[in-house]
Amino acid sequence: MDRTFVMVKPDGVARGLTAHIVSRFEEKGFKLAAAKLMQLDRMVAEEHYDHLRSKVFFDELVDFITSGPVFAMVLEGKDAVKNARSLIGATNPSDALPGTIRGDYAIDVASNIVHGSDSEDNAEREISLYFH
Ligand code: IDP
Ligand code: MG
Repeated sequence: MDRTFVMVKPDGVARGLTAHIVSRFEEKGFKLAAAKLMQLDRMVAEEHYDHLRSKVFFDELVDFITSGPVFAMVLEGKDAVKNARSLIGATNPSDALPGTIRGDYAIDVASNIVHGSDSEDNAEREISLYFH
């Protein structure tokens, strides 16, 4: 079965939307294969966002993702990476369509409520980073 890594970011957890977001994925047809509430340390956060190290917002991004607990998940389903990304919506909530999670619950790119792996290789890399 295909699988992907999804994480409710600190803004989603703080707003009490964790269970609601999990439900959105379950309603879509995903199976929850693993999950945990956790606090990221800077090393894990920097490794997770390694591809964005050169960006001006990198420090702000690491500050944000380590600012409070996140809810990390492994989701299983057909074309898991692609189906999860389409349910999550565009990176910038201003571009995310209503009906997507970011379109419905976020307004700012810096706190866009949920993360989803962008490729099968990254899904496996992120699953090993969070669940080992
Ligand atoms: P993705 O989360 O849709 O895959 P990425 O390009 O991988 O998008 O960026 C990772 C995260 O970095 C985004 O989800 C967003 O929270 C944050 N981010 C992207 N662009 C900006 C920006 O211009 N300012 C602040 N944060 C940003
Ligand atoms: Mg990404």
